[in-house]
Amino acid sequence: MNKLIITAAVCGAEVMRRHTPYIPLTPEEIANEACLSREAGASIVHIHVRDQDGNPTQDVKIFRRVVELIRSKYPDVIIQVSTGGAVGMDAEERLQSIYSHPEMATLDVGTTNFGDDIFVNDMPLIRHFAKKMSETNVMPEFECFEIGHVHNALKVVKEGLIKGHLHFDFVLGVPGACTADVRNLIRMVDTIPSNATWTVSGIGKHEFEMAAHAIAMGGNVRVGLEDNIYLSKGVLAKSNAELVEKIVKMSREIGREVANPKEAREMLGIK
Ligand code: KMH
Ligand code: ZN
Repeated sequence: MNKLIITAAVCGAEVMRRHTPYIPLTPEEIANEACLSREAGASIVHIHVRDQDGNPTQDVKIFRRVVELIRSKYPDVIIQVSTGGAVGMDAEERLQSIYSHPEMATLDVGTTNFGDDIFVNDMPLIRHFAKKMSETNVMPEFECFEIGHVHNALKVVKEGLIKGHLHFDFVLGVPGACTADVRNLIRMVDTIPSNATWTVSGIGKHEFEMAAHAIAMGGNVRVGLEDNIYLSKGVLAKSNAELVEKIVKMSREIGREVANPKEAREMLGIK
């Protein structure tokens, strides 16, 4: 089996200090959590940023600062910025992040209910983001909250808007979207080309259960405070690194080694 690529989603857009005191908010805190995650075994860091009040923003200046801070310590870790941002942001606001010179960016490939909100990603937006990522040489990770999103991703690939290695993230367990059930995961995995790679993000209490399935199936895993704030039932994770460490342990226990950033770059076709 290939080595396991771990992605750390260190802060997201929704988790606030009232949910956990450990959520990083400033550029320094976010970069520090990314670096601690890298030390624990993550080879990709998924980055959102916050403004001075701790609210989500896609301000490219803040992304640049975080990217610079991470690279100054760990030039090898793969930086993946979010183009999802937060619900309600418009397309151009969301797209700013790709101009911070990351290796990767998320490409959300479909509209979904997102709790009480709607996270809008229609086909024109998806095509526009895909074109801009190709122009800026930023590799997309297709965020699929539903099975139909996988088909949308394959459609933009067929249209020639995305070239090169394909990498998917199956985000399962968002309230209002596809449930975190292994049968849903298998269906999604069976829908992507056999030479594509995939990871799973189990949301909330599903994080480790989905990770276990992905580790056993030969997929990859995303964890982090963006998706889940608990290390175990009722115990808050004090850092993203604790969540990454738990995945490393789970994987090694069943004999699957963890990829370092250099190996992850090779597996994903990133120079
Ligand atoms: N915050 C969510 C609405 C992404 O990073 O691309 C979108 C999100 C997905 O987190
Ligand atoms: Zn995100």
